[in-house]
Amino acid sequence: MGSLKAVAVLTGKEGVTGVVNFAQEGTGPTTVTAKLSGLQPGLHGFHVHALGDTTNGCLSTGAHFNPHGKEHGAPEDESRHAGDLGNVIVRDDGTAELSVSDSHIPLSGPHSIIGRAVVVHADPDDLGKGGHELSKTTGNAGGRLACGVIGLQG
Ligand SMILES: [Cu+2]
Ligand SMILES: [Zn+2]
Repeated sequence: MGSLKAVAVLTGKEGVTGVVNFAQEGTGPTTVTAKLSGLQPGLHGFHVHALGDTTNGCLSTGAHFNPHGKEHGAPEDESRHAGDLGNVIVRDDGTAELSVSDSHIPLSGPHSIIGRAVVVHADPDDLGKGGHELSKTTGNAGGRLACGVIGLQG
């Protein structure tokens, strides 16, 4: 199996850009490192969506990647979509960096995220706890500001 690497180059509205790198050793957790810019300061929902289709911008990337039919949640929750990576925290200068390790987003096998998409949202992800009608499906994270398809990297 060895090690695999993948990358998503994010583009979107209002000058939001970013690069998200993924790395996985064998069947271990996937390390996610991201650098984003052009965002409003604060929290922004950050997910893997099911489809790598950007023909209609980020809208056509489908719902959160959810191969096990679970409810939306926080990354550390038992009940979560595989694609639920929580929030990125954007600084006053509009940039954000993320470095996390996650066991739900492999780069190979039946639940691989290769060919799917990373999406950054306009609003905070309430992690399923906001009490909004969308909390258990999207975290009520608002519009899709930027996205990019996850592809294998050499
Ligand atoms: Cu999303
Ligand atoms: Zn979700």
